[in-house]
Order: sequence, then C-alpha cells, then structure tokens
Amino acid sequence: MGASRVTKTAQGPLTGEGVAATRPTLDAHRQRADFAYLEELVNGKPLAYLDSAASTQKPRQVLDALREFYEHSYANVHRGVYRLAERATEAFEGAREKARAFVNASSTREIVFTRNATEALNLVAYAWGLDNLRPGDLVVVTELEHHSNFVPWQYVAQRQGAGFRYIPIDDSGELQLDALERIASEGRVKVVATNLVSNSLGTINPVEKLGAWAHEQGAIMVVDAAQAAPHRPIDVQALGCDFLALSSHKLCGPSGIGVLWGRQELLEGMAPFNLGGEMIRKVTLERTTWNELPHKFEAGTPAIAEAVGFGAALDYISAVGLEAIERHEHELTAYTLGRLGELPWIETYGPPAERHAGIVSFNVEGVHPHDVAQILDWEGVAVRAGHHCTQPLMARLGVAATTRASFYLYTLPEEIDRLVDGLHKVKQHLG
Ligand code: C6P
Repeated sequence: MGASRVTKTAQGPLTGEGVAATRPTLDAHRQRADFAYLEELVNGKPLAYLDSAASTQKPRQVLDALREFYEHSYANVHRGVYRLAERATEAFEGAREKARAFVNASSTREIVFTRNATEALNLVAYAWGLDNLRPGDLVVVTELEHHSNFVPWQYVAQRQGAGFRYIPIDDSGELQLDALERIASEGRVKVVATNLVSNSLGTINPVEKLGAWAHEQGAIMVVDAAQAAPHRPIDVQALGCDFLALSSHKLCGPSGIGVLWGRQELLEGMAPFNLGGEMIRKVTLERTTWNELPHKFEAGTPAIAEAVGFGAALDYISAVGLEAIERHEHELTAYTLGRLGELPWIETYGPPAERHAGIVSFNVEGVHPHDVAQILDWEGVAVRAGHHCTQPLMARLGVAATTRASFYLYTLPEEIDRLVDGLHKVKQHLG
C-alpha cells in the first residue's frame, strides 16, 4: 500500500524576494561562499548536493576552528594542569555550553557528549531501560522511526520481557494518535520514543502532545532530534521531553560527536553506559564510584577537536538563524512537491508541504531508486536512494526503497530544477 500522492502545489519561482521584512530570511547564495564543496564538478557539472539529511557539508568557519584548535590549543582534556591542557579543556567545555544554549537546557550537567545520535539513544535504552523495564511494561515507538530509535528499544524491551508497540501512520505519513488509547490499554507505558522530524518522509511529529501523553502514563519521553535540530529551533524545556538526541555532522559540524540531553534527575539516577577512565570518582580493589554529571557518561578520551568544531558549527547556524533556515527549507520543500506533483509518473510520500520538513522522498514509476540516483549522479545531482534506515516504514509504504532529496541552508531552487531535469532523463532512459 502506498502513501497518498501529495497533491500538486501551485508555486512561484523562489527568489527570496518579496518576503515580509519581519520574517527571518537567509540568502543561500551568500551562504554558499562559505562552502568549498561547491567548487567540485561532477561529470563536468556543478554539484547539486541534495543529501543533507544523510550529512551536511561543512563551512570554512568550522574547518578553520578545527585547524586552529589542533595547531594552537590541542591537548587531552580534564587531565593536565599545564596551560595547553587548560586551554583545550576550556574550549571543550565551551562547546558544551554552546550545546546547552542551543537546546535551552537548564544546565551543562544535562549535556552528555556522545559519538552521534545513535549512541545517545543507545545510552538511554541501555542505561535507563535495563534498570527500569520489566514484564508488563510497554515501550512505544513509531512506525516511521529511524532504526537508531527503534532497534535499541526493541532489543532492550525483549531482553527485559517488556512489550514493544508502535504508533501507526496514516496514508500521508502522519502519526495516528487515536491509537494511543488502545496502546495504553495493553500494558504500563514506560517509554515513548519518537523522532521530531522523520528522515524518510519529512513528517514533523507532534512531540509536545506525545510528551504530555507519555507523562500522563508515567512514561519517559525520548526525542530523536537528529533531523530536527539542524533545521528548526529546539527548546527541550518547551518540548516537555526527558531525553533528546542529536548529531553534529547533520548541522555543519564534524562527524564523531553528538549530544544526549537528559533531565538531570533522570541522568543522576541512571547507571553508567561505558566504563573506564574519566567517568569514575574513586576506584579501589573492592568497588568504584561514579563521577558527577555529565562525566559519568563520558568514559575515555572524548572527541575533543570534534567538540570544538561542533561548537563552531552551532555558532555558524545560530548566526544564520534557525528560523530563517526552517523558512528557507519550507519554501524549497513546497517548490519541490509542486514540481514533482506535475509529473504523473512520480509518486511522492509524506504530508502536504505545510507540515513537511526539508526532506522529500519519491519513486519514479517502474525504476529502482538506485538507478534513479545513479542517473542523477551523472547529471551532478547527489541524492540518497535506499530504505534510509527505516525498514518498518518502507514495509508500510509497500516499497523496498525510495529516492530522497534533502535540503539545507546552501540549497538553491535551481538545484531542484536540475533534480527535475535529471528525473526527465531517468524517465527517458528507463521509464
Ligand atoms: N539518518 C539519513 O540518511 P547518526 O548516524 O547516529 O548520526 O544518526 C542516526 C539517525 C537517527 N535518527 C534519525 C531521524 C536520522 O535521520 C539518523 C541518521 C541518516 O537519514 C543516515 S541513516
């Protein structure tokens, strides 16, 4: 069964002009001056990078911060008393403060550096789940969850003998909240885990509503913000969640570092996830006690320079402005859905433009998504094809895979025109 076709949306050209002065806007042409990848040619054509949901390109400011740090401030952190080590620690902890401000957490104790969003979600599933789930309890995820917020919960629930349920989606890829009552009648709901933005469909999920329901049930609310934090303002206090995960590499920062935000009282009550250096207070032959937050969850030498680069990325996107980024991507999405909606041999998936983030999944009738992506690559257009780490969702859509175009602050409407031109070539050759 396929998701409903998104109806054609009438769209004018996107020039960035004519936007009300009070609304935050960004000038993608200007931002592009910061990105060296644009100098690359693919098959002699300029690269149209439409795969930012997989990972974003990095601006010069982030690369400069990494180089500067490695050249002038590098040492291990929280260990040395010499000047260089103190400088490194200040820069590393400075990045933590930037992350705190970015998600509006009340304290840096609540900001745990992890390798990525996946590790952050595993941390919660293991460190909270193994001590708090038992038979009769339910873990509730969604049908459009990325495997990173699905598999750890499925695994830990099974290990603990707890039940595992999902909130189904409707034909336009939105959560069916009327299923909540049935789910609640089937056991004690202890965890509700959802993404804020779906990486496959671009659906924006009603996290505040789900968080309120989770708390009514006495459950914790876990939010995967990997696809939301780079594109819209995040306020963990306003969202009313208990844990939130994100990755640096999806918001112009280096790979190898992510964040778990957690409510202090919950993090305090949890056992550690990884054990070893840095996360201890005292070790004797008989027993070990744990360091204070957030260090209890940061065993071993962390990704030091990556944290500093992540801080520079947060500065960069905050200066561009998350509201402006969100608005820019919304316009690109509406434009893309409108253009694809004109092609009867293309099926698009996901909600209508007004409730759809900057990720557009589609299929070309009769052509495998990998072939679509291959032909687009010949045209210099980079998209992702596959199941996007959402196999249960693909099963619901009745497809093995989709082709996906995703946007960021450097994406231009002209690049979407090149995507559409490339799709006409796909149709010509293989359709
Ligand atoms: N999605 C995509 O192309 P990591 O790999 O840990 O940085 O992020 C995992 C992750 C978690 N949740 C969501 C909603 C995600 O989209 C991702 C990563 C990439 O869609 C790679 S599969």
